Amino acid sequence: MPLWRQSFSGALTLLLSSPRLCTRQASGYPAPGSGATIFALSSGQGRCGIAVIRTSGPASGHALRSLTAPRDLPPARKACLRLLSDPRSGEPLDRALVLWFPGPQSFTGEDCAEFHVHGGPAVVSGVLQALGSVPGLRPAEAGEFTRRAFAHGKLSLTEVEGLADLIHSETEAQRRQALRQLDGELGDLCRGWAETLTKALAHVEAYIDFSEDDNLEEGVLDQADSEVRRLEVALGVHLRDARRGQRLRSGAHVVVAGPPNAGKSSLVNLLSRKPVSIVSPEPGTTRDVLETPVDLAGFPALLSDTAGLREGVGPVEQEGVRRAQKRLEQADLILAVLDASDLASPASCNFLDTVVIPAGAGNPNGSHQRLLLVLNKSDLLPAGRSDPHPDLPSHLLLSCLTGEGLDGLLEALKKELAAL
Ligand SMILES: Nc1nc2c(ncn2[C@@H]2O[C@H](COP(=O)(O)OP(=O)(O)O)[C@@H](O)[C@H]2O)c(=O)[nH]1
Ligand SMILES: [Mg+2]
Repeated sequence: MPLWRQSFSGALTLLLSSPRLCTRQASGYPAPGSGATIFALSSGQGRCGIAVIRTSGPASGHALRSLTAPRDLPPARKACLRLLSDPRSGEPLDRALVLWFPGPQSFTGEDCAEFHVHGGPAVVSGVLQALGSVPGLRPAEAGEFTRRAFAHGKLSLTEVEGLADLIHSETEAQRRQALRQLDGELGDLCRGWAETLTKALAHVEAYIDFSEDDNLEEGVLDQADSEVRRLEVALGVHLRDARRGQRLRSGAHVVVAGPPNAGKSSLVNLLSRKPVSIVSPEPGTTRDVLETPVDLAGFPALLSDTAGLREGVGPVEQEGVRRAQKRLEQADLILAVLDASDLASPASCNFLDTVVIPAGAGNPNGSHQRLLLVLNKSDLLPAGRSDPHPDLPSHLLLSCLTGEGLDGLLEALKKELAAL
């Protein structure tokens, strides 16, 4: 093999084996606070059946032996029932399940111990104080267990983010996305990108170093160029799509809009199952944008109630209308509410012409705004007629008063939010 090829393949191997983004390799940094053994209550605060207290670090085995009787370590990764007592006074604290995870086969990669104690506040604080009295142990800082798992290459950065999202997930959709990320979906994607870039870099460097020898394969530079351009397009697509992940994390913006008195505030209260907004027969009651986080058919959403859109009102209500319009522009989904018994009024017609119909046609800059048209107060319509307004854009009939049509609306919301 010619010398240049040897050094080129050597450089390539070196580059490709260097630590890469989002890998599970050890991060290369010393574990923060390594040497210290940390402990913390890992389950939630407050009275509960079982609470889990964890330790991580070299003194975990010693801590386990100090608190338990008999004082030998249980078999690795097997739950054992032990009497826990305070190592200073010998006072019994609880009868608990304990687990021993010798590193590196543990969550953090270090020696870890778990105490599954009864969840009374006195038991938990007794065990935490007893652990604090063991030499070499200190309370963990927020996120320190996960930071150690990252430092020891047990979790990649994207998996750490997925874990945080999973712990904070409040809806089914958030849980699913967090689990996918924790399973390494995003990490795999980043790894692929990093490999493409590293290969292109190696090819360009080889071209710079060896092109004059004329021994380099034809088209190396062109190939690197086209691969990086393809990657640029893929990154652009991903970044545009990342708004979807953001929506799942913080919730889609669902804005309830319509003319005054259509039942917007009643709908917000119905969907959030709490009295967020004041409902009143007096038009112009809601004057500012009121936001409430809700779980809409399994999807997180930020639901905004807005002032009724109408003209010729006083300065305060006018400001409310201006804010409502601004919020409409930012909406991921508009819930357009009209009073089914008052469709011919100027306010209803104006709302249909200025908000509902333009959204259906797609707005001028090409970004389509999703909209669900809801005809509220269906209870006021003459009974027996299936759809009294077949000429209107596609819509749903609802009565916030009786709850009729709510299931259909939730089903439609689910489809819209899933498609965002
Ligand atoms: N009959 C009937 N009245 C309703 C319904 N929804 C709301 N209302 C009444 O309509 C009035 C205006 O409701 P509100 O939610 O404040 O409307 P907003 O101005 O659009 O926020 C109130 O008196 C409500 O009780 C409904 O489904 N049926
Ligand atoms: Mg209102």
